[in-house]
Amino acid sequence: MADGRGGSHGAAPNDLDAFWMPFTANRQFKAAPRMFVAAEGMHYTTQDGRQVLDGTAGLWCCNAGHGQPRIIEAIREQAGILDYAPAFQMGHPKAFELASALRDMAPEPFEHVFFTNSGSESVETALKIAMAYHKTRGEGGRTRLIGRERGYHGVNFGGISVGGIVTNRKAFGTLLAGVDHLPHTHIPQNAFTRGQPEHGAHLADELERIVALHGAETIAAVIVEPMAGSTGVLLPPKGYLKRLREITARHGIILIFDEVITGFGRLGASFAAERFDVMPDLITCAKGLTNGVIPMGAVLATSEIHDAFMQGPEHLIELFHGYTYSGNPIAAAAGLATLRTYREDGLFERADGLAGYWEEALHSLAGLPHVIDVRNMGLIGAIELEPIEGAPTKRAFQAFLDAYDKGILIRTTGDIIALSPPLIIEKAHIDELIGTLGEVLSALD
Ligand code: PXG
Repeated sequence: MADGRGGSHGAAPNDLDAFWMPFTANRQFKAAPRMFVAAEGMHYTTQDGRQVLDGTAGLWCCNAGHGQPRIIEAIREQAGILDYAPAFQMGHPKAFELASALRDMAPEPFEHVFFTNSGSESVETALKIAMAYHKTRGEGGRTRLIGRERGYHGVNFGGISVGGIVTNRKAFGTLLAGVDHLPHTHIPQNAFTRGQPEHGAHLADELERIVALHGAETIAAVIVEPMAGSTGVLLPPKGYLKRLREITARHGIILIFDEVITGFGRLGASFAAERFDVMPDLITCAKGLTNGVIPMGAVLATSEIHDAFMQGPEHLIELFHGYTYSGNPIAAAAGLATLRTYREDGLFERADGLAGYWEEALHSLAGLPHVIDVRNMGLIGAIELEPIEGAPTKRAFQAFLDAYDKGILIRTTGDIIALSPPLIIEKAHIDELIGTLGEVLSALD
């Protein structure tokens, strides 16, 4: 099949065996593959030539939609100028330019940027910076890390240790020592809330209990997603994040917001920190930084954190951490073009402007069979289904398969359907996405 861009990408691979697919039911997939071969704007093209409306921005990452010409051109151009430069003890202009652009986009206290290649690496980096920060200040006893139940912080050992999703933890041994967890905030009184839920700010006070148990002088950091994405769109109760900030500040504990999903406009602002007006000490991001096109992540740090490292003899490395591809030139070029696209096309404002229409559309699904909750904020939404007795996840996964057949891409986690379309979505797309999803839900067993 010709694709209009001079390729022949429609050819079906004749061997699916070698690729061990991530977070996928491999045997089921390979028995009935779902293959995308092209993408443009709001749509994917399947191998059998169908158009599928992207209700999830890929995996929460293609915020500017697919095939953005500015991003494609920037990658092409950079590949021809400087393909790779050493990341340690050498520099190249694009990494510095992107760090400045990211600083300018982020809320004010975030003045410094450490580059990684994924959300998982951003999390490991932030946890290590938090620990090392305390050590540089003579508080090396602060090594404990506090996460939260139902949190997702990627898949590396630090991230799954502070994370709170049992399936991601239980096969992997003892994980990091010295980790504790806050309770999650997903409480039944909040069902069918529009925006931030009313109930649950008091759950932040559990941090006081954890501090009393371990001693503040042993705790390095608290890491939370300001809105938990992977585990099914759990919005922070009103006042919750402010309280977490107050308690961490009072006890000298670093607060990390994991904004791998909430960064870059998803909630109608650059970052959730800005949206909720709560400033942590470190922000992790990835995904939307390059529109998902090239792997790249970053940790944003305040000057207070960064400057604590800038002491001692100047010829010495201040932080013994980094990746071969930190600030990779092609990724940096993609990041610059992506941030420019967000800015020039006003995509965060656009997301904010569409949020009301999105909310109405989502909540129109509230009365459908098996729907036990609908929640939303910005351009994000979740529909929670009652699980089939004895077969959790099956009902939502069936919805995913049926939706794909009907031409919309949704994402499921447990029995929750999560939606996070590209920020370029039009009202007509919202009507189509929610209308088709309504048909799918109405026909579910
Ligand atoms: N932190 C958060 C908050 C995330 O959502 C990561 C870290 C890890 O990022 P990487 O780039 O290492 O995958 C994530 C990733 C889903 C889904 O559908 C969510 C993620 C990744 C893939 C699928 O819920 N989140």
